[in-house]
Amino acid sequence: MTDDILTMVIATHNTGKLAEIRNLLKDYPVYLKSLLDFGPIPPVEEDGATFDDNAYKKAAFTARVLGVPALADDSGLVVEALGGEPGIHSARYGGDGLTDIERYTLLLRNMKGQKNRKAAFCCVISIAVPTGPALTYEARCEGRIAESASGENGFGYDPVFFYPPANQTFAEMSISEKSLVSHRGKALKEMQKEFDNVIRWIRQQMPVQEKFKCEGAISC
Ligand code: ITT
Repeated sequence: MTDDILTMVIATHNTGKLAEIRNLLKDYPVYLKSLLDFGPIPPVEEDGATFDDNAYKKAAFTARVLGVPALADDSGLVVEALGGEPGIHSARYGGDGLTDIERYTLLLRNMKGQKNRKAAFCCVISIAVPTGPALTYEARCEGRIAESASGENGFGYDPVFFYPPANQTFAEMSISEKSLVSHRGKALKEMQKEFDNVIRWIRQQMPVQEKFKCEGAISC
């Protein structure tokens, strides 16, 4: 590892998201760490009113606590016929402690008989530095809520999110196929377009670590 390569932590506890973000950033000149590379840190309260608020909270808090730049993703499924729900509450839809299968089964039940099945996945990516400032990228992916679950890949609501251009649910697509069109893939693609500037910006914002020569010591 050289000093030239920037270290960034991906601030998520969701292993599905982590796998997608790692896959999307694998060719970037940045050394990616996950929260598992650090000791436990206190949980962030995701009580913001928007995806944007929550993404910033997660990124800024993690960067401040760990002292390294952090990338966080806040995302969710917005269903038109349900007035935008589960939206920012997607991870907790139906209450804490439910599995992904129980959550999307509840969604299918709430959509039973509903003709309007329009839905969109939304994603906000926030990259924050320990002193607070952050960059933000956002994107959506339009689709429909399927009548029943299908597919084994992905995570969360993927088995019930039907993506018409592929004639498949997200869970029937591979991670690379999904990332080409998904909310997360598109948001990270936006970041990629100006990645050199992102790196420059992060370096400018990071506190300079002074190095001292140790007089008389054999090695420091
Ligand atoms: P972190 O906050 O630790 O990142 P989380 O799962 O709690 O993990 P969010 O608060 O952003 O993350 O909630 C996002 C939820 O939206 C996620 O748990 C899924 O249920 C759903 N979701 C987001 N993106 C998805 C995707 O690509 N496929 C399926 N479901 C997705």
